[in-house]
Amino acid sequence: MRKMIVGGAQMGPIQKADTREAVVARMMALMTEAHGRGVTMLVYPELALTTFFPRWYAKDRAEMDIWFETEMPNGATQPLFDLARELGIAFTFGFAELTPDGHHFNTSILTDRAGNIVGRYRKIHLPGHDEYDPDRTHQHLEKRYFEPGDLGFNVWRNEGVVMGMAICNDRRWPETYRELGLQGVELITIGYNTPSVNSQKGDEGLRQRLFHSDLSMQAGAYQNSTYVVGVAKAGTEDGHHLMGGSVIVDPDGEIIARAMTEDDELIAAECDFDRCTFGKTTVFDFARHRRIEHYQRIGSQ
Ligand code: CDT
Repeated sequence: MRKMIVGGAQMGPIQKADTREAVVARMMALMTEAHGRGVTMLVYPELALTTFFPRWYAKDRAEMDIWFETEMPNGATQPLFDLARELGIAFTFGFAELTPDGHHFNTSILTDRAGNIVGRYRKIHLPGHDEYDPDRTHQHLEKRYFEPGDLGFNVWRNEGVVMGMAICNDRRWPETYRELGLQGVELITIGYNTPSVNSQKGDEGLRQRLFHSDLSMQAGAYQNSTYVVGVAKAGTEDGHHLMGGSVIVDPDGEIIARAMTEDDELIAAECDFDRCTFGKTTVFDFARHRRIEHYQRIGSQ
């Protein structure tokens, strides 16, 4: 049996005025709590260090570079890496990345239990739009501030488990899970910032927003026989509400832990990664049952 207690560190809102240092202190408190519950792999949200800045329009996009990190770890996040090493907790979190050659990505990193970065993912499915849109109830300018990720979907054998990362909107796309599933993934980590109101479909309620999030992650877990951990940044940021609903989903697609609040909240569940084998060797044995000769459209359009 390959068992590990996995945690989801849901975070409450981060206001524009909050410093990176204050946010990292909250992340460290969640990590300490996680250690007390036996967690050895901890998942934080997308853009965990800052407010969800793509809701704000800047004519000069360079003004938004204040929300980006040019190195990781850096001065603000080093204490989190140090604590993780001391407690023996592997972790993943999202942040806005500005590369030395001037590229902007919505990124997440994965560490081992010694605090070494072992994996990096750059968000591939960027939602929203790239110019100010007066017809929306709020802006969602990810296409303005980020480039589509250039690293593809990868997995890493980390602490004895095949792990892969995705970020927020990626969780709504079956291709995300299948790309990782085809590499034998056993744990998919997904941080998200999801506005509770659809900016183009005002009648979609919070209930349906949460349902679509669960639906996507439960289907992705079941159809690829993998654990999925989805972790929100939630609550009201400078007047804009983000939904909560962080979950841990098992390889049968069942939710085994769920957050109850829209604040900093730890969820945790024991995951037995040998449970991924059953689905991968029976109904979802890809090599035996997939019919790729009929899937050309998926790769070409
Ligand atoms: N952060 C992120 O990707 N949020 C999107 C909102 C979609 S509406 C433009 C999501 O899919 O949750």
